[in-house]
Amino acid sequence: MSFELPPLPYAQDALQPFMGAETLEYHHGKHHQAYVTQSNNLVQGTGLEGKTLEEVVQASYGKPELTGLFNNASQHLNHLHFWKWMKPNGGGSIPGELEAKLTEDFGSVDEFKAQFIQAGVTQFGSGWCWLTMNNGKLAVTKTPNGESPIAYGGVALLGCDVWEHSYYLDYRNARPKYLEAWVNSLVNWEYVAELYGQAG
Ligand code: MN3
Repeated sequence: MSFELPPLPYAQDALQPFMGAETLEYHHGKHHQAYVTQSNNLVQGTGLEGKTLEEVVQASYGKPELTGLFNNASQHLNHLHFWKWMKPNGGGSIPGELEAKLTEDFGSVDEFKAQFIQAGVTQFGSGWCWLTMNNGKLAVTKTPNGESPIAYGGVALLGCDVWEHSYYLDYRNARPKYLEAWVNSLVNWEYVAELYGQAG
């Protein structure tokens, strides 16, 4: 069994004006494709062939001899979710149970959004910012490069890619503007709520 790149769940121009067609053409068709290709190459001979993607990510995390495999497999996993964490006309109302939980754990939805955006803005260099679930409590965190909370057994409910390839064509260096638009106009809250339901 080899890793594969699924098609985007919407057209390349469906997220405009918040994320342009050229960004998605390169981000999905070139960057994500490269993570898939490299994962398939680098898993050979490791003994992890045939494992699920999550198993490969967790087994390669923190192992110096498997750094290349980890980086690519973790980014493949991150991007599988990333495309689903967005939708056309996203960022609207949040399903009730999840909205109540965000309010309970952060004080308000606006406070969650502010913390999430701040995490993305302050991630120095490439990486991701996250909404995670730890011991029944929601939290905001950030990770460098391809790392994700899933690598060490955590639960990621929402993650935003703050690598420059995700925003430079549309926002140039203005990462805060990208994050604000992402949170307010692109997030697919139904998918976040689905993952929240699975996290129990
Ligand atoms: Mn990316």
